[in-house]
Amino acid sequence: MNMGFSKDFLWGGATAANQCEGAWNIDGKGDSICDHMRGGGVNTPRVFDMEILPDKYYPSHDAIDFYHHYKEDIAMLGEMGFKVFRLSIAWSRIFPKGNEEKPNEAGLAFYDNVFDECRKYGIKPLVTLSHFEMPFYLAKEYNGFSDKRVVDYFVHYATTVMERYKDKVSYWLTFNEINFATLPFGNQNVLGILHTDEKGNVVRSLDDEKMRYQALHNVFLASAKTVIEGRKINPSFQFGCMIAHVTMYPLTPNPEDILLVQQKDNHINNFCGDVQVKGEYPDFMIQYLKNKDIDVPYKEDAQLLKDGTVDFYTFSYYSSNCVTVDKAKEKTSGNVLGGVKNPYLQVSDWGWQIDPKGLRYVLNKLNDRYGVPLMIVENGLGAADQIDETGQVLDDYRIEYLKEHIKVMEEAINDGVKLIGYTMWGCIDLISAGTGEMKKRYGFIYVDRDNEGKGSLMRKKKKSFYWYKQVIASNGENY
Ligand code: BGP
Repeated sequence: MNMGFSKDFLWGGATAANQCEGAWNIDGKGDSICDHMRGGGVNTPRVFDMEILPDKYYPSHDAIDFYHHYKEDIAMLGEMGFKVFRLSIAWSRIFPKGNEEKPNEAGLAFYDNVFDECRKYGIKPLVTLSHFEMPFYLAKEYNGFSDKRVVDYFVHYATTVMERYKDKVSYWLTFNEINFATLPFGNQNVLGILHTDEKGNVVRSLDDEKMRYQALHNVFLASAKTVIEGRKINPSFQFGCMIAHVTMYPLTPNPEDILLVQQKDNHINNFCGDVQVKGEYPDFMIQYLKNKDIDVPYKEDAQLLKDGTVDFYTFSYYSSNCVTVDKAKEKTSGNVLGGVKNPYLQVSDWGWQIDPKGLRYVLNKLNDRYGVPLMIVENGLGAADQIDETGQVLDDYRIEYLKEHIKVMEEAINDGVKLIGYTMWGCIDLISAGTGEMKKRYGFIYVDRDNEGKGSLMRKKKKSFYWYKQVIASNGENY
């Protein structure tokens, strides 16, 4: 029987404060780690500066100025029929340095307005509490979550906002793409760890694996405590984890490739979900830490992790890649985390391999592994959209990409997967997290702004806007 999307399926889109709000130092906001990152140039990773340099352009400082355009923007999301809008609260808007006792009222008031605006259109907010937005002060003075005091600061922030918005928000995600912390890549973004060279410059390739896993454990504690405290504030709150699902296939049927995929999948994808959904460290991770002589107090904190498990599992899904033990074939695929190119797949303009079928595979895997409701909270196509001579943005390639992914979501539901929602990433054009570019656009809504920060900030509905509107109106029947 074809079940299709349930009548209360959560259709919507996703953003993050640091990539769209702008107003980086307005109304008492402190600088966050993202405010210290500038565009590395076209298709290259962002550069991290300890000091904000006056002669350089930092994309997140003004971004698309959602801070002053939220009414207009949310009205357009409402027009598309959004049921849910995923956004993050900028921690440093509420606690500018991160360790204050009293929150910044102007910051709290801003999100009150945003949530009230959502309510006007019947849109439920899905709030990420930490989307790469640690107050810079905590990174600089405490080295982020490597210091356990930062757990308390985070929980204080989380309880402050959960208390304030307890009647306006029901869905919460604790940490965006927490599993990036299983790789050196996650040092700054997730953990707020700043490794510097002798000149005091942050070097993004530097790593201390022991410190990284100990800090990640602290992030697990912060997440569990937030869930426990949140349920006291409002027992009907629903909490989710958020994992960047890095889908991997063996490049060949060589059993060694199969084993390598299993190891990497466990380490990169399964570990964090297991802790946050099942409430315990998986055996493979306990053994890994033991082998590396990394001491993590998972036994002492076992009860806390169990008590603070989440209600649903959310993840980002953009692409897949291949894994092999054959070093000669190990060349970068351009995907978020490398890997080997899959000869069966097409790539985006940014080199990310497009793999809708892989989403069905992942949904089934996650359903089997966890059994809790699933939500895809990021998926989409980054492309260099342009306004044509008739004044339109005809993004048929995006519609094609999304169609294919929605089709497999339906197939997965018919496989028996409990999928409850879908928030397309970057529903309004925003700054790229990876490269700081504006040129890499994901939205249904175009924003007139370029890589140098020029442009009128005018909003324009793309062709995909009208297409998604009817997808939602038909509850996924016409895609
Ligand atoms: C994820 C982040 C998002 C987002 C997305 C797309 O890792 O959670 O913040 O930006 O990737 O990546 P990019 O912006 O680099 O294209």
